[in-house]
Amino acid sequence: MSAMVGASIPFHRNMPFGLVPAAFAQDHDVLAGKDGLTLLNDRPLNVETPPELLDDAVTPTNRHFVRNNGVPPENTDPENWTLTIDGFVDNKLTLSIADLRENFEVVKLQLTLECGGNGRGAFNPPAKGLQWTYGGIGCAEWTGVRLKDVLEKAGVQSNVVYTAHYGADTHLSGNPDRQPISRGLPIAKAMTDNILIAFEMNGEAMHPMNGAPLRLVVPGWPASTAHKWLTRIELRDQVHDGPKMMGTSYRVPAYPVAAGQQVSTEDFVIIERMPVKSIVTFPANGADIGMETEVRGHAWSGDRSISKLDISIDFGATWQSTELDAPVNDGAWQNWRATLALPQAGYYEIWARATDSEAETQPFAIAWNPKGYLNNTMHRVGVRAS
Ligand SMILES: Nc1nc2c(c(=O)[nH]1)N[C@H]1C(S)=C(S)[C@@H](COP(=O)(O)O)O[C@H]1N2
Ligand SMILES: [Mo]
Repeated sequence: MSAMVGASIPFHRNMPFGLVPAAFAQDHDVLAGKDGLTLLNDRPLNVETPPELLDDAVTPTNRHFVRNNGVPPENTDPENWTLTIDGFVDNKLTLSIADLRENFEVVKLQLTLECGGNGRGAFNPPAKGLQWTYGGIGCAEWTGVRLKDVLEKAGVQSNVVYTAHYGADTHLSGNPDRQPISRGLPIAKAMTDNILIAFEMNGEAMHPMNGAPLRLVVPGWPASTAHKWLTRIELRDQVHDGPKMMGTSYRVPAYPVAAGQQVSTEDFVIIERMPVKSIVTFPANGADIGMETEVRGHAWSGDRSISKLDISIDFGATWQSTELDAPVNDGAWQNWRATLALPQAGYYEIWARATDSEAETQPFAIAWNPKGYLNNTMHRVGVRAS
């Protein structure tokens, strides 16, 4: 940390773990416009959002997490950007951002993006990879055109089974022949209504680290499918095999495994929808609160809606329901709130448990998997009431 700011930090003992030093954030203009986020890695750059900073109904750009696998492109001039649609299509397309705006319906949607590894830090034995806690999640308002409309215009041939996504970021090794990541979607998923090729975030130019000037936004599935700095979508007659598609990347064993168990690579399956999950964004973990307080947060379940959100203050013995908003649109998280009256002064844990439209609910503890994906255990917030 000292090396990052170029001096020793006398009060380092008091410095919250992972806090991005303000001086570092300023010098690193790549993070300009991001505020209060936690640095998980600086090469590639990864920052997550502390739960209490996710309190807004719609995640502001300065609070939206960043997950890079390589080196972002430097030249992101929207005027000269093009997107190519090729592979098994009737007409190969090369479109500028102006072409996208003019030739397709422009829509605005609130869409939830969650990294497949969000929550990995809680696995024991530890899973290798970024030690995300709770904040690899956000729900911003994105403006763009529907992926489906663009693919239809290109003409999807009958043998297409999968998409492949390519972008302008480069591999950490500096080797121009290697891509940092290239994932894809089954064609049926790609043809759903709420996947966008987006060019604006929260009504403004997109943040450079969130994929400006053009990206895919795929709600409810691992956000690794939501390609940033998007330059090309290829339609394939077989499942995509790009970097981070194969082996154990964004895959889990096809059957339950014991903690620490070795699983052979051919037994892993590609993660599709993300599981039912919620977060408490107020009060903050560790807060001192009064005897009556509002509790609030968000809940989501990939491709489904949330039907109820319950909270407990007695370690799960009893539950009370909360007021739960309907999703603003398919793919948006749902906001919830409740007023909590505490029986006496002291330490409490607030637990939140979401239930989705298929009656799936969040577990207290989740089965281990080798790469630490899909942790949807209940969020617990400790508070002192007086
Ligand atoms: N081109 C490109 N797209 C990418 C990535 C990347 O490294 N390069 N990371 C993916 C992963 S793993 C995630 S979780 C999301 C994160 O989106 P965000 O940085 O806007 O929060 O972007 C995805 N799209
Ligand atoms: Mo991710």
